[in-house]
Amino acid sequence: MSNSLSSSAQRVQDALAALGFGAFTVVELPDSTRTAVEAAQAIGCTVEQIVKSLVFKGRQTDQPVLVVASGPNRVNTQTVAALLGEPVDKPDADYVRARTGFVIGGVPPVGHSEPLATFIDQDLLQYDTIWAAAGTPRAVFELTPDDLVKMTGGQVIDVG
Ligand code: 5CA
Repeated sequence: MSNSLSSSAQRVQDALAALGFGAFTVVELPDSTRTAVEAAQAIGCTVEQIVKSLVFKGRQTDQPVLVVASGPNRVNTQTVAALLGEPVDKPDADYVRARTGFVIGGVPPVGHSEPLATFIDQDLLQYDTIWAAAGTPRAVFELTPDDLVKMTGGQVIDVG
C-alpha cells in the first residue's frame, strides 16, 4: 500500500526525510481521508487525533498562514488575526493549491511550496499520537504532537 505513493504523497514523504523525520511513513488508504471524520474512520482513531490543516490568507499581505487543529475544533479567525497582526480571510481552493502545493483535504503540515507561518492547536498536545494529511485526500501519516511542533517550528496556541 505504501510502496508506490502518488507524486503528491511522495513529496511529503521526501519533505519529512529532508527534515530528519524520514522514520514517519506516509500511507495511502483505500478510503477517503478528505475530512477529519472520514480520516478518523479510515484510520480507526478518534476525530480528536486528526490534525486538520486550515489555510488562511492575510488580508493586507496576501500571505498564507497554516493552522493545524484537532479535528472537532473550530479555529477563531480573530485569534489568528491577532497573532499574525492583520485580519485573515478563508481563501478559495485555488489559493490553497497555489500557495501550499497541495489540494484541500490533503494539505500536510510540512513540505509546502513556500514556508508557511504555522500555529498549532494546544489541544493536540494531549494525545500520544496524532494523524496528519500527507498530500492527497487519501494520504496520512502518524506522528507525535512533539514531532509536529518540532517539524513545523509552529507556535502552540489556543485556537478558540
Ligand atoms: N485530510 C484531512 C485530515 S487528515 C483534512 O485535510 N482535513 S482538513 O479539515 O484539514 O481539510 C479540509 C479543510 O479545508 C476544511 O476544514 C476547510 O477549512 C477547508 N476547506 C474545505 N473546503 C474548502 C473550500 N471550498 N474552500 C476553502 N477551504 C475549504
